[in-house]
Amino acid sequence: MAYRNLLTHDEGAVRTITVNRPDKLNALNLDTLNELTLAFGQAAQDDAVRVVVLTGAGDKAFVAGADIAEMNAYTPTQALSFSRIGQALMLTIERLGKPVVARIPGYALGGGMELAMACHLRIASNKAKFGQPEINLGLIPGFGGTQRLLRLAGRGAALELCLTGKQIDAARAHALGVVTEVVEPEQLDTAVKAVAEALSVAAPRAAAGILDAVLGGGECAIEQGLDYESQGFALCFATEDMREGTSAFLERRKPQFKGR
Ligand code: CO8
Repeated sequence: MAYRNLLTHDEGAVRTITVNRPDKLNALNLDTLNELTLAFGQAAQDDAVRVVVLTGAGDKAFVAGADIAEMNAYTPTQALSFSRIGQALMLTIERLGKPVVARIPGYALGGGMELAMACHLRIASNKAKFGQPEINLGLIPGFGGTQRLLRLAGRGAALELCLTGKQIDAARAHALGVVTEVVEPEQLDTAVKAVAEALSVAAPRAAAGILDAVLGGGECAIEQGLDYESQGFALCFATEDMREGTSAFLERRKPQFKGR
């Protein structure tokens, strides 16, 4: 499918989705949010896709936020709808049931940092900058940033970043647990490829179970979270991949997971 603001590319079981508005530092307008929702919906349904990499075009930005020019004219009703569409997209990504890796070459600000935080792993260039600068625009984060930053980095960091609106570098983002890996800019593609390829040969049902247990379990009492884990664990025993993984260990060979 052809998109106006996105590029998609498949390599093996890895689908890369690129926000392609480099002249606007890949800012998220409504059209782009809707296209991302479609693109992630398709990736979820396509069994051949086991991993999604999300990035922004060019080397200057992942995504520099929601489109300020478009938001400038919004009424409160339009803002509510924009925020809800954005939040639903972030939940779609977070609950995709397949690993999503954010490749972050540069700015991840406002809605861009929120988009990155909805992904499961975040690999950043050491040139990347992060921040929730909405307060400088007389706004608050509207795509789940207050909630995901709180959960990823704790109340202190969430309040610090949202209240000051300041930019932090990739090293600080890493120290806060917002970024999983920081590399030299020229190593970014290699690092993302290594992680995506490793995930693409992992057992998909096991990956889905881990995502369910960690993401679902993080939102409830430990008893319920442990139940998510038990259910996910038991489900793996219904897969050929679990027999293959355990047999391969016993036979001292590499497993070949088929997604069944
Ligand atoms: N929206 C629209 N256009 C943008 C955005 C943006 N967020 N960011 C950059 N651009 C555009 C610029 O306007 C410029 O366009 P043009 O060339 O046509 O004038 C082009 O991208 C290049 O940008 P700059 O010239 O500003 O590049 P610099 O290198 O000088 O600066 C910065 C880079 C520091 C990243 C700067 O562009 C900047 O500060 N951008 C805005 C960052 C920001 O505040 N982001 C948060 C936006 S608010 C938000 O994301 C809220 C999310 C939830 C919304 C829910 C609401 C209901």
